[in-house]
Amino acid sequence: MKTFYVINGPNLNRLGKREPGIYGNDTLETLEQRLTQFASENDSTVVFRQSNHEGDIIDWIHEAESATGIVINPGAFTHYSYAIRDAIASVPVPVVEVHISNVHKRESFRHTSVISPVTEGQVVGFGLNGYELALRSFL
Ligand code: CA2
Repeated sequence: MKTFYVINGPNLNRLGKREPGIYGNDTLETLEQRLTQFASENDSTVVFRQSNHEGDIIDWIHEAESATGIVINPGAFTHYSYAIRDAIASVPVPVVEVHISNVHKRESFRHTSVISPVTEGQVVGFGLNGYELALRSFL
């Protein structure tokens, strides 16, 4: 049985409530249900987490050190959190970074990820499907 952590950062608890033009209509709860179903069909389990606090995200990355993989959308922390980058570098677990929106079509501050150099890859701009694509990359 494989275990995947899916970690979402700040403001992603607002999914489905605001800005549907950028982030779609589905909620974080719907995403968790979809990924739980997908994992169960693929001999896997998903540990699903969301926080608006950097330290929680760092603690969950450490907690995931024995997992098969981590899928992370660090939200705006993507663009400046060296602490999250260091946490990823501190665990021997492959990490895939996901962004719901196409960050490269948006403001220039979103074009930089300080996380990417310590990940296996990025999935960007495919909405919530990006999380399943990231899990498929591990499978
Ligand atoms: O596209 C993504 O997934 C982002 O990681 C989302 C972050 C943003 O800061 C990144 O640049 C790109 C923001 C998440 C905010 O999510 C909301 C969802 C619904 C309503 C309002 C915010």
